[in-house]
Amino acid sequence: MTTTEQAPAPATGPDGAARPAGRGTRRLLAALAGLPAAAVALGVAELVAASVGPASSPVVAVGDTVITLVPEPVKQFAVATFGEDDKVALVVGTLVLVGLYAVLVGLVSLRSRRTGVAGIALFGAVGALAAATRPAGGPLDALPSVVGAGAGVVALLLLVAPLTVPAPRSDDEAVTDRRPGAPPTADRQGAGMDRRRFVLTGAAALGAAAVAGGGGRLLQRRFDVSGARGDLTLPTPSSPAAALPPGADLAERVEGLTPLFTPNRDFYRVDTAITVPQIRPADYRLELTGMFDSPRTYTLADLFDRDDVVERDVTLTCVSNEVGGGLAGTARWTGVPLGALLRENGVSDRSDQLVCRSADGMTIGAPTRAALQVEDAMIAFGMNGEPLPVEHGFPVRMLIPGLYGYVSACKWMTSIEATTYDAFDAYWVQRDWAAQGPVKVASRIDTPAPLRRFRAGRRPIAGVAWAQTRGIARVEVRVDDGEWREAELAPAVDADVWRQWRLPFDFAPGSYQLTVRATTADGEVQTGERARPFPNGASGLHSIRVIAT
Ligand SMILES: Nc1nc2c(c(=O)[nH]1)N[C@H]1C(S)=C(S)[C@@H](COP(=O)(O)O)O[C@H]1N2
Ligand SMILES: [Mo]
Repeated sequence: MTTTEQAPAPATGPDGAARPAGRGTRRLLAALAGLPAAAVALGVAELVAASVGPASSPVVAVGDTVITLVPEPVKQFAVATFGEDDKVALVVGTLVLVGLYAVLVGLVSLRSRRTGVAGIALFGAVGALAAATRPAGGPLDALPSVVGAGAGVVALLLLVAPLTVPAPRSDDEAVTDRRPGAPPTADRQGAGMDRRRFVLTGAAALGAAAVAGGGGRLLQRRFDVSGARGDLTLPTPSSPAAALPPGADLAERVEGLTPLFTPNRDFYRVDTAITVPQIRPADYRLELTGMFDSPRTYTLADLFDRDDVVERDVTLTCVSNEVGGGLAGTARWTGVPLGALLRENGVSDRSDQLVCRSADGMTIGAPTRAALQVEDAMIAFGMNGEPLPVEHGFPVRMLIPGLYGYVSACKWMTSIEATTYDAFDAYWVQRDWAAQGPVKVASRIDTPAPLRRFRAGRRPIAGVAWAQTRGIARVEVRVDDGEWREAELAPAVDADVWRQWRLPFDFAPGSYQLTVRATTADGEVQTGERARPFPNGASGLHSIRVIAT
C-alpha cells in the first residue's frame, strides 16, 4: 500500500504540510470554496453600494429585475403564496440561486481556474447589467457588482489554491515537494491538499464578507430619510376632513370588525420596490411634463405652502385583492387637489392619460378625466396626520378615489406627464392588466372568522363594504340557503370610505355558510359572478363557513 492510497489519513499533518487527498474530498471542498467566494463578492458589493446607493446592490438589482421580468401568472402565484412577504421570498430565492451557482463555480475552478474566474465575472456582469439598466439606474450603479466580482475572484483563487498543492511522496518529503519548481507530482490525481490553509482562508473570507456586508448595510442607512421625515410638520389644511358622525366607528362596539381608519403600520403595502426609494424632502421635485400649456415644477415646500391644502378620508384598494382579501385600507389623507393643480398648469383637453412616474421608475397611467373630475383626487403628502410613511410613498403620492391603486396611487411620485393612452402603456398595462381600473363594489365578512369555533348564542356577523365615489347603500347577509337579510350600516362617513356593517344572529350549535353582498348608493347590486383579480379586479360574493359549538 502506498501513501497515496491511505484514504482516511488527514490531508494535513500536524505541521500543516500537504497530504494527498481523495478526489471526492477535493471536489467537496472546491464546491464549498464557491460559497465564501460568493459571500465576499456580495459583501464587498454591499460595501460599495453604501456609497452608490442601496438600489445598486446586486441582490436588490437582480431581485428588482426579476420582478419586472417574471410573467404575470408567476407573480400572482408568488403574491398569493407569500402575500406581503413576496419580496423577502424573492431575496431569499435569489440568495439560494447564488449559493447553487457559487457551488458550481467552485467545482469548475478545480478543473480550470480560468473558467471559475469567468463564472464570477459573468455573475458580476449580470448584477452590473441589472443595476445599471433599472429605470432609475445609471452606469455608476454597475460599480458594486464589478468591484464585488473582483473581490470574489481573488477570494476564489485564494481558496482553490490550497486544494491543489503538490502531493508529497512521503511525509518526510512533503515540505521539499511544496517548493516552487518542485517536480510536477501535482497532477490532478496525485495533487495534495493543504486543508488547514483552506479552512483558514475560508474562515478569513467569510469574516471579511460579514464585515464588508454588515458594514455596507449599516452605512447604507445614511440614505434613510426617516429622520428627515420626522422633522417635517404637515401644513394645516384650509379644508379639513368633515367631522365624523357620532358612533362612526362600529368596530368600537363589535369585536373582530375592521376599524374605520387603518393605522399606518397596519396599512397594506403593494409595490415592486425591494428597497424603498429614499427621497430627501429638500431634494424633492414634482415635475409636470407633456400636454400642459405652462407646466411647472414643484418643491415639497411649494405644495405644503399652497392655500388649498385639503384633508380627506379615502379607502384605497388594490386590483390584486381577492374576494374577502385584505388589500384595502382607509386613511385620512392630506394633500393638494389634483384637478386644481392640473388646470392651473393648463392641462390639454386632448390628454386622456396622465403617466405618473416614481423615483424607482414605476409608471402608473391614470385617466385625465378622473383626475380632473373626481372630487377628492389629490396629490397627497400626509396620511393619518403624519407625513406619508416611507413605504407608502414619502414624500408625495397620488390618490384618485374610485380607481384601483395600480392606475391612480403612484407612490414616490416625481413627475406627471399629460399624454394619451395611444401614446404610452404604463407598467401594469404592459403586463396585460386593464388600462382602466375602476373599483368594483365589494363586501367582506370580518367576524366570525372562518372555520374557527365559537360559542353558540347571539353574536354579530360584521364586516366592511366599499364602492368608492358611489358609496354603499345596503348590505345583506345570507345564512346557508336562507333569505337575504339586511344588515345595519355604520353611519355614512363619505362615499369614498368603506362602510362597516353588522347583523346580530342567534347561532345554535352547528356549522353555517355565511354570504354577504352590497348594493351601491347608485343601485348596483354586487354580482355573484366570480372573476379573478387579473386583469381588472376580482368579483364574486365573499362566503365563509363558520362553526358554533
Ligand atoms: N411607485 C409605485 N407606486 C405604486 C405601486 C408601485 O409598485 N410602485 N403600486 C401601486 C399599487 S398596485 C397599489 S394597490 C398602491 C398601494 O399603495 P400602498 O402600498 O400605500 O397601500 O400603490 C400603487 N402605487
Ligand atoms: Mo394594487
